[in-house]
Amino acid sequence: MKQLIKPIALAAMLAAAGGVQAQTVLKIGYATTAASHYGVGSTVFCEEMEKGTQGRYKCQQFPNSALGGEREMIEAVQLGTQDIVNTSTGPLGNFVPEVKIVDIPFLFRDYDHARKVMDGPIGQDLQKKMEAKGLINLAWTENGFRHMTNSKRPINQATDASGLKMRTMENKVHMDGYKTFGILPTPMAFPELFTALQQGTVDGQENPIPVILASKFSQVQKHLSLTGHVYSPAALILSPAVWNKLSAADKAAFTDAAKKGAAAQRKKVNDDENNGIAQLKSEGMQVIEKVDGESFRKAVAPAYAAFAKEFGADKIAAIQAVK
Ligand code: EAX
Repeated sequence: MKQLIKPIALAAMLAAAGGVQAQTVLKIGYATTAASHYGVGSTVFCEEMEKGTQGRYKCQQFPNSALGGEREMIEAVQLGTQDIVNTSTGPLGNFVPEVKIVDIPFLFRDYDHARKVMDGPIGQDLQKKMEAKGLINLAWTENGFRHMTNSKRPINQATDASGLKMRTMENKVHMDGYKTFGILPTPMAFPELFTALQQGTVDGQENPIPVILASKFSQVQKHLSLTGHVYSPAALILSPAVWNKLSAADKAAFTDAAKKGAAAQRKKVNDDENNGIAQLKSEGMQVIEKVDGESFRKAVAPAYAAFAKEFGADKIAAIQAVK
């Protein structure tokens, strides 16, 4: 907040002196680099938002977890000490339990299915649940389908993953799911991950291709398996402290900008999926492209009973039924 006051005060002085319009600078944070999918999506959002409000609002971007891990950033946005976060749903379920349903392994068939669900009535309903908890989700952005990397061995099937100590997000649905693969899940905030891989605190981790690329995990992980075991949605979340002060027109401008940011972020995910695997190979990773997905689906099937109990079998079926 302190850093916010200064530019506002300065802008107000300029406005008084020369008729220049006051400009509010909003702090936006995300986990990965400025060049990553989060950076691309955030930049388009910021540019469009500035344009749509005739320059009355602009962003100051904090890539590379400079404002903290995703859990900390979500908390700060809820409190109003940070304005915007572009974050995966990883830790979001700790704030809005209903959101955890989208973190169920093998729930989504592919990108088309996932994006359709998130942008449709089910995703909109989750946005309302978030709003009730003081988190204004302007648009579902995207992290991507997650794949496993590790330093020990190639993973062709679920039994190969068994016994590996793998960092997971701070997400109980993921952890419960991955335990069925025999993985020993170790929850950890993302900013600690590179060092943990480097020092061998964990054998592996799982993340979408754009994160593996941007975070240079090829430097510390030998094996990549295209398990695609879970879809990782993301959200562009604004603090209610900002939202509640916006005019109806500015609210529309923010929302429209967020939709454009989300589209750009998803396009970057597509591009990284298409080009990134070749790059990771050239950086020395051994890539298993044809994973026995059925072995993972079979392993996780029994956990669906617990997921149905927690979220409702009808709610899970409704997501699966989206064509
Ligand atoms: O959202 O924590 C994670 O593994 C996330 O996928 C990453 O920080 C990007």
